[in-house]
Amino acid sequence: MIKSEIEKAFNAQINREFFSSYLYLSMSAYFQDINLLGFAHWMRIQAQEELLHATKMFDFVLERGGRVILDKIDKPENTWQSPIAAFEAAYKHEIFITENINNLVSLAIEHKDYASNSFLQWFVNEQVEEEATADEILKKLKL
Ligand code: OFO
Repeated sequence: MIKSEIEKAFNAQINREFFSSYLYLSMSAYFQDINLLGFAHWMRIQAQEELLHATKMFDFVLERGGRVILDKIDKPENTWQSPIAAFEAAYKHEIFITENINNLVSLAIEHKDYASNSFLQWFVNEQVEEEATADEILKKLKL
């Protein structure tokens, strides 16, 4: 059985993952609008990946006997000053997500919830990749 404090933290992270999907879908629409179709496609794939992150956590909470409470999803930005600005925002967002995943891991360890800690390691590794990919594209754009 998952402890209520951890359940609450997972629910907050599920919301952030759905917001991530919403944000990248919004970026996809922006890139489509300025005819950068490759970036639009890339952002669309990111949006789908974020949905998978959200549902992976959703399933985990349920499997641990917890309750999933879905909250409203914030409105994402819908325009950026340039493709660089959009990727800067994406990179910054991934750093923010990493911080939140790390906080969840710390909470799990604090509560001796080793199942949550083990489950979250997948996200810890995923964030290394997500930050690196966004940063790589950003650096190429700046060239
Ligand atoms: Fe972009 O990794 Fe989930 O949020």
